[in-house]
Amino acid sequence: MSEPFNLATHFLDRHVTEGRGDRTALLVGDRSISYAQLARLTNRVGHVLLDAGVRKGQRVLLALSDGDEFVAAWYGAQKIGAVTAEVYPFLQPKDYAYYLGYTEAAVVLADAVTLPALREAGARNLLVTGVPEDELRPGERPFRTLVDAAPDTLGAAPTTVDDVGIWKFTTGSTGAPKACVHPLRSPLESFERYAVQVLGLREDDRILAVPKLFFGYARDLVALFPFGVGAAGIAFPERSTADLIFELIARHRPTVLVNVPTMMSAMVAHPAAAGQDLSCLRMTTSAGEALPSELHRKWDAAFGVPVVDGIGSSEAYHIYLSNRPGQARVGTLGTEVPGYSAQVVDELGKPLPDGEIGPLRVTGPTIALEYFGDPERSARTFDGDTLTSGDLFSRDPDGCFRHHGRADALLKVGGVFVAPGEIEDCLLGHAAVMDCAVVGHEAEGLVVPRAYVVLRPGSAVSADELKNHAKAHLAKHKYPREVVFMPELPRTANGKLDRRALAGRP
Ligand code: 3SK
Repeated sequence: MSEPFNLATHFLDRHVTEGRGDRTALLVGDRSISYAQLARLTNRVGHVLLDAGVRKGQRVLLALSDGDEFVAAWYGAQKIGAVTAEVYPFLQPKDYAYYLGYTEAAVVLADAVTLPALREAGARNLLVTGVPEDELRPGERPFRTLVDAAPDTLGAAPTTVDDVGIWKFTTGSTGAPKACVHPLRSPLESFERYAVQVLGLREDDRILAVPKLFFGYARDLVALFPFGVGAAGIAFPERSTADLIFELIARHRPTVLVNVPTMMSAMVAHPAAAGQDLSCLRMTTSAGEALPSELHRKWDAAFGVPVVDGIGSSEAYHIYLSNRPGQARVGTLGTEVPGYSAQVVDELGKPLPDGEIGPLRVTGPTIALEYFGDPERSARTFDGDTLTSGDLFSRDPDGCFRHHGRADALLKVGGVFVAPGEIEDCLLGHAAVMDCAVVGHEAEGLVVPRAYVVLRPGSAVSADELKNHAKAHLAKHKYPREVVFMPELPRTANGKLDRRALAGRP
């Protein structure tokens, strides 16, 4: 029989019943929200969702900006046994239309930012916060008013670790986003193995994340994993910029920064970088995309805050390969998170020797059950507790893994495979380069590496100088034949480089 487990009871209510209700759970602006306050708000939200007709196993779609309402809505849905799915709050109507149809959500939570696009997308059964009541239309109910009027006690739904509880969206390299369907066991196991055993989160931690909470990497590290140890998360609704992150660090003095390479690059290149006091941070995680070695070194030189570089995915729930705090092997993703095993394999699934590049087979306790509504892709990717990743990896003899990008991002130049990451890493070694991406460009029927480069503020360098820099540091055939300067690189909602947008450029 499956073990009873309610995520809201385990991560939130437990602190109240065990006498830690006064501890801070969330910091939002100047407000500090205790576990007891958040648990009461969660109960109220649970009642509102039940009154809106949401039942166990049904999807609740969160189209909300970051803050305590996001967190309480997420836990409220969990408490009544619903399934949570979150979307980026700055989407276009056509994107919301897709998510509405795909999730068939019983209810959608919206705010002033997301409501206009959701209306255009034809959303029904909306609970809306932050919009005056007299402006709401039929099918839209005032979330805050209903929450304020609801009772603040609520019994938890009798869910188990095997009940489906979480949808995490993945975009993959082609096609529409799909949901990785997770049982409640996934967040619990990921907390115990990654947050506790790798990061060593503790009660006095305060965690600030660069990505927004709709991205599971950030949501779990701000509003789930810290709650597992009675620590606090920091939430803010604005888009992240280096200026804002520095300001939030100065104001809240977090101990852990949840980072992505693009922001690490912007922080390092910031004109006021040298004057920042980051001494409160005992580590910064890096995930979401590969951290170039050069950027890692620049970060170390600028800030000296230990980087814990790892890789995770929605398919594996969270991070499954990671460096350990204070023991980074620069250029690698470290080793398996406890409880996971990873093997580099060939196309037929046969293990490859150390040093050879191939897809990764990951076995662990948090692998998704399926991609919702896509049995073919599910069968290609999932096999029980094993997942075959679409990215390419190699393993060093010491057991550390290296990431070589997505299989479909590899370039064949003059008949030889070239990993864009190697050229990107080399260009980032040039003092003038802040960010770059290399994609294949077809010129006269041949594929050549083209580098898109963002320069550091105030720097100047010619395309030829960058080509010569690459020629001097890389094998001859790998230098970028073309260099295009851009003010910034296109990124997806969760901050990952949008290679498809670059590959489509003339
Ligand atoms: O990089 C990702 O896609 C990811 C997804 C879920 C959790 C953590 C990470 C890094």
